[in-house]
Amino acid sequence: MRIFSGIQPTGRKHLGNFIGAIRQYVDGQARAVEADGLAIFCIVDLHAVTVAYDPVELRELTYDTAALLIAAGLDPARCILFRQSDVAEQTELCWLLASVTAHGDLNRMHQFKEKSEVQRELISAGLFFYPVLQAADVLAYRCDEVPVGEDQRQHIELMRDIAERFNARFADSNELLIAPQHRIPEVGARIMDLQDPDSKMSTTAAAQDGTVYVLDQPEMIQRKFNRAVTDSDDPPRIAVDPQKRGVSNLLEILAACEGVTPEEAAAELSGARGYGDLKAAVSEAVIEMLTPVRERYELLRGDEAALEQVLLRGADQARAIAAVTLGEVRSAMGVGPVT
Ligand code: AQP
Repeated sequence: MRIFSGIQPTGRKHLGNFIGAIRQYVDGQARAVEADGLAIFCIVDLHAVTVAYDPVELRELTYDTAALLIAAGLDPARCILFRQSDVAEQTELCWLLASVTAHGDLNRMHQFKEKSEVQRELISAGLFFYPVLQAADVLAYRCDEVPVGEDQRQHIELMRDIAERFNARFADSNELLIAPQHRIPEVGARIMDLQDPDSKMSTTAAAQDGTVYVLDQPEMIQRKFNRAVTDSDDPPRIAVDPQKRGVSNLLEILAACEGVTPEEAAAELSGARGYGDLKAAVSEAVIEMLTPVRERYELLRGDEAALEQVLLRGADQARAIAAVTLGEVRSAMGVGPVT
């Protein structure tokens, strides 16, 4: 069993990233070790350059993200953790896979539409091409499973199509590339913004109060939950209900922290006096979940040389796998000399 996922080096990872993705990585690492498989995680700095960014900050954020992933439980002795730009095989594979990617499919990607709308100066071709590089990232490792949040479902479906189209065109329909399955958590796959529960919690969100960061101090977390938007039902009703977006989101977060369903989380609060009790319960659960991660992060982040060592070692391990896939793809496509 082989697992792969990538995460952008925006150091300020939020609660949505943590619940939707990072916690699943740690779980995937444990399952892979148990099954004698392999778990591979990539900090995707080449994806981060598709929108406006600061080159000096990008390096800092890459170390921030590496430290955060290790603090959350990824263990470089039990998984491969590396930086995307260190493995050039992935970018070459991206170009080769472009030949079996339909322009029309890329045009349909929700993420491109959403992100291009907020670019002020330039909508880069890189942003449009993002899903092809993401497909190359994953397909280079012939993995079975990709842990992601709900917002990545469409990109995983596209990479499955790319793999199948490649196999049909160049590999006599044999599985030279493996079409992976997404692994989207049942609870917490789409955490919503606390100030605008109709939008997903996101790095680029306008309302800072609506986004809880993994590294926020406990007082800040408490403040953000206290200010979370609920509704004006009188008497207040703590229930999972599509009409009650704010309350449902708080229950979803509480449930994800406690490992129960949102309905069970609501039942636990049947004696609550109002939304204040719900907000207090969620903020306490989130603080309990994130505090050890923040404390470990603070210990790890200072030693950039050690983080760099981890990433370089991971890149060597990743390259050894990606080079084999790339070699077979080149050969199947008739690119380069006969090997
Ligand atoms: N709100 C969310 N709820 C659950 N999962 C989420 N993810 C993102 N937002 C939520 C998952 O986090 C993983 C890493 O995402 P990324 O760092 O590659 O960035 P992203 O997908 O572009 O999401 P961000 O961090 O919110 O950035 P912006 O603001 O740029 O959209 C992915 O598995 C994602 O599904």
